[in-house]
Amino acid sequence: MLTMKDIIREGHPTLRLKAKEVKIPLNKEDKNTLKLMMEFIENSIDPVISEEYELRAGVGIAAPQIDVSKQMIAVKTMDELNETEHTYLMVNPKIIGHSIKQTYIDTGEGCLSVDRDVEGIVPRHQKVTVRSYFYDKDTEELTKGVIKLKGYVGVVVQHEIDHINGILFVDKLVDDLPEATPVKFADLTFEETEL
Ligand code: K2U
Ligand code: NI
Repeated sequence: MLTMKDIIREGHPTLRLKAKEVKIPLNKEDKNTLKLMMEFIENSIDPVISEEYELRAGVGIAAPQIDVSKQMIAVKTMDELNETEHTYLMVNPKIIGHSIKQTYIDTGEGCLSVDRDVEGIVPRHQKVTVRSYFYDKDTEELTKGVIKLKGYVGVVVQHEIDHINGILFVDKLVDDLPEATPVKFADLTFEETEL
């Protein structure tokens, strides 16, 4: 399993490379890398495993972050309404279209490869159209397709595709985005109930 020691940090040259396209269908090694990436995300949000192995929570990870300069990303996140789960293993993903309108996460973004706290928000496309190869969780089934994403999962996928292009969120920080509408997260506080 991957742990934080496998994740390279800001300053490591691999994070600044444009990752190479991956030969399709994936060979055993690349399939195993994808599985390890998805397993890391699932472990990172598991209260027991993440505590035991001191994993930082993640909703996505890109192969360059484990020093594999290949165009592979894994994403597993709820949407901003906490209603729909999005799970993707993407290979050679490309943004082929996007809205003019922008969005951002009003608390800013983080990154498993950036240990420092930074101020600012990150401009993202409000909607993106992504062409990619997709694998199922067991990396048995390969499909090629185009998906349209918006909201929080759209931001996460843009963050990960930036990684395979050698871009970090700290490259894009701005203080304000007056024209943009921030991602609106569901209010997850639970009603106090009379016991
Ligand atoms: O690529 C990474 O470093 C994983 C990031 C992805 C991310 C996407 C969008 C906005 C912020 C970060 C990690 O998931 S950062 C930690 C995190 C965990 C849960 C929710 C938000 C951020
Ligand atoms: Ni990141």
